Amino acid sequence: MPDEPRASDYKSDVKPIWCPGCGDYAVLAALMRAFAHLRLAKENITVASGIGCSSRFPTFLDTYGIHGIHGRVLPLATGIKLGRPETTVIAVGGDGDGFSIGGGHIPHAARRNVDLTYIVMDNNIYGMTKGQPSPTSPEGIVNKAAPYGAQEGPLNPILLALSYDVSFVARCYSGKIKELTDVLIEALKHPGFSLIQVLSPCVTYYNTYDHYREITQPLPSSHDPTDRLAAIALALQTETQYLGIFYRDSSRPSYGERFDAVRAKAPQTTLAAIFEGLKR
Ligand SMILES: Cc1ncc(C[n+]2csc(CCOP(=O)(O)OP(=O)(O)O)c2C)c(N)n1
Ligand code: SF4
Ligand SMILES: [Mg+2]
Repeated sequence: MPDEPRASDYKSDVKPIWCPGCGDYAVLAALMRAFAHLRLAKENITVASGIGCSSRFPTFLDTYGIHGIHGRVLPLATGIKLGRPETTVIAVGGDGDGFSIGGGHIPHAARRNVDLTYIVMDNNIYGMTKGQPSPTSPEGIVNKAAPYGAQEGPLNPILLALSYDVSFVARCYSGKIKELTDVLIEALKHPGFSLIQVLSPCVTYYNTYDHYREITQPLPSSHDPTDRLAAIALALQTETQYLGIFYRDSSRPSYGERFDAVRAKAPQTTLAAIFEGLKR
């Protein structure tokens, strides 16, 4: 790696096949800029994903990567981090992957405080499977899969993450790439589980660029990100979608640190000895 890496150094030879204008391009560019800013060595980065348009992400990076199965990116990323603690692990995926089929994994990643960065590209739709309503689609959204309008209300990912006590919670917008890069840098530095909801419009099935331009604004400058209750109050204000770091607690030990402490205390028992004991 050069001493002063450029964002493009992290790009693979595979050209993204996202639709022109898809918000995910900006997320990819911002993450590569964050890697360069932090001078991360490519061989020490692993990007894991689930399934969806957004989950194609690892292919476009010249780092280690794994395109997993639908909804299982967090267990996959947790295993990678525990197996290779020196690696910077990033989990990526969509709102369907993360909040629908994979939603049950978020509380466990949160309570373990696994040291990984989870980027959810939230386009409020299932892009890859041609535009069915997702868990963050607005109630009443009409499309081919919901001709009479979706009958479920949307969940609130920031509120969900704050109530599970995720130790770093942020919302960004793909249309604000500088701010997105700055938040990703902070998330990558955070020594625990970080969840970043990136509003990342799907131009083909649900174009929300104008909507998000209107309703997003930075978190109030007076907001103290160590104040979880204040963060919850801001997350409840859904008519304005605040952008920035809602909450951050860097004081908790990560899952890996707790494992190291257990390893230091536990007797040096080999697997063979354990199996021998089971046979008796
Ligand atoms: C177990 C399983 N169920 C369903 C699917 C079909 N499927 C593929 S991607 C997807 C949803 C993708 O939506 P999202 O995660 O929001 O990603 P996007 O394409 O919007 O980026 C679904 C339901 C699958 N691949 N595997
Ligand atoms: S279908 Fe939507 S989410 Fe998928 S690549 Fe195209 S714009 Fe992006
Ligand atoms: Mg989606």
